[in-house]
Amino acid sequence: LSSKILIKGGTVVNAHQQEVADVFVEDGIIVVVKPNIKVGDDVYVIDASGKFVMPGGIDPHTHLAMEFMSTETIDDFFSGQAAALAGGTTMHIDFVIPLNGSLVAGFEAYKKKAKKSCMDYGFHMAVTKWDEVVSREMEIMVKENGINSFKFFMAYKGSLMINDDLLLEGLKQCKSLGALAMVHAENGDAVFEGQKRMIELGITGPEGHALSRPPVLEGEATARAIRLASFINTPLYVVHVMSIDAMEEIARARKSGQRVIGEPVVSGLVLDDSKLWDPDFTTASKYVMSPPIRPSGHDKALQAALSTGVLQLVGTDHCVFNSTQKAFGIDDFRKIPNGVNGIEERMHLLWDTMVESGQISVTDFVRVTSTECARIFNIYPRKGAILAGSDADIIILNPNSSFEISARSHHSRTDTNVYEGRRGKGKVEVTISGGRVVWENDELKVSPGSGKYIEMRPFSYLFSGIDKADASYISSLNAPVNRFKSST
Ligand code: DUC
Ligand code: ZN
Ligand code: ZN
Ligand code: ZN
Repeated sequence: LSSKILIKGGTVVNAHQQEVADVFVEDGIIVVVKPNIKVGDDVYVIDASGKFVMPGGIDPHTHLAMEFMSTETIDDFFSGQAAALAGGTTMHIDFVIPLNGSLVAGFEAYKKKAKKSCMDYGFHMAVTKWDEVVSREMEIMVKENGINSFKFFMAYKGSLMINDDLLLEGLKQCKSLGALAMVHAENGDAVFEGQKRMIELGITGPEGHALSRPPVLEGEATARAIRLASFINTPLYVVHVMSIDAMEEIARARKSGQRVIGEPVVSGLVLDDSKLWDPDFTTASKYVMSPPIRPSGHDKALQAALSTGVLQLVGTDHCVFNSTQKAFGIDDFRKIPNGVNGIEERMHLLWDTMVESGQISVTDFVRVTSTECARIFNIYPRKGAILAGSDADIIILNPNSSFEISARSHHSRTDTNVYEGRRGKGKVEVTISGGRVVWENDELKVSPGSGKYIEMRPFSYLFSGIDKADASYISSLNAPVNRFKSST
């Protein structure tokens, strides 16, 4: 196939603007965007009239080839990415899990897993314990390995969970390195207690998962993380915001001027928990993820928060286990591996739910699925834009065509799909990844090893130690809450 591509006559959409224009691509890069580009016949021409030409999606939250809950996710860096490309996502950011407590060893292991990549990817790094070595390894990750974000699990007691003392150390270290702190916000001690209560009551099925870790525990941890980030004076990114409780804490903090980013995931935006009560275990267990999918009402509230800018970008938490793996928890919901699919479905479901319904504009669709992620993780405009010089990660979406989701036709390796049977308007008809047409006419053309590791540089809005600005910030923390000040 030609390394030169011309996309003709479509509506080119960026987060800042849409216009009818052609897009010319050569050697993996967007060369020019303007109307009526003339080319020779060595160029592969795609007619996009009546369609939207947009930056490929960037999924900020995935778990491919992750060892978790005594098993391993069934989508690896090839199958998960192939699924992503078929659904219009051209980059994802995965979470490196430390190996035997070592961040460096974890990073090396993930680099190996990612060798078979067929699209571009980046990494966040989970921090699950604290000592001088971890602190130094965080620095190595930022300065030498292209990682600018660290995730702290406030849940998963006994494995990944960290306590407040570690969270404070982590926030401080993120701040001094210019990295973004991320949290999985659920109160892990209370979840542990909730699980014990369910088992004592004899509730061992998938519904026990939801009942054991209600929204109030997500709200508590979100509020706590936000306040600790405020105390340290560093920005915070809250992953998978699943409840009104968590969303309202983010809204409140943002309103008061705090730099908090909220990431809803597709499952939280478009599903409710009703299926967790399905008497068929295979059906119910596929909806088990953490934080849990919430009762109806939370989904609509999260959509509203996304459309009004309270929440900024959408991920998936794609973390897939097949029905055999899910069945590890047939007698005890605590053993059901946590996770749902979404990397292939995110773009379609968001288009149908948010754009078709009129809740967000087409430019906002690009913002929440791609551009905002690129900006937050410091890779814009190489990613997240259709501009001269940007990477040629491009999709063509036909608003008049429709999609249908089924485990029979999806590209993930898992045998179930939490969106089984969903149909909607808007279909990604073409995906271009790194200047190659990888999805066209419902056919995938991907090859392992073609994806690149995208290094993400640290931010410079931060400063280390206690300097003058920090000192004045710390004293300002007292002012608005000083209710007991003497009036004399
Ligand atoms: N939640 C999940 O459902 N899976 C992976 C990790 C997480 O936090
Ligand atoms: Zn999580
Ligand atoms: Zn996750
Ligand atoms: Zn619809």
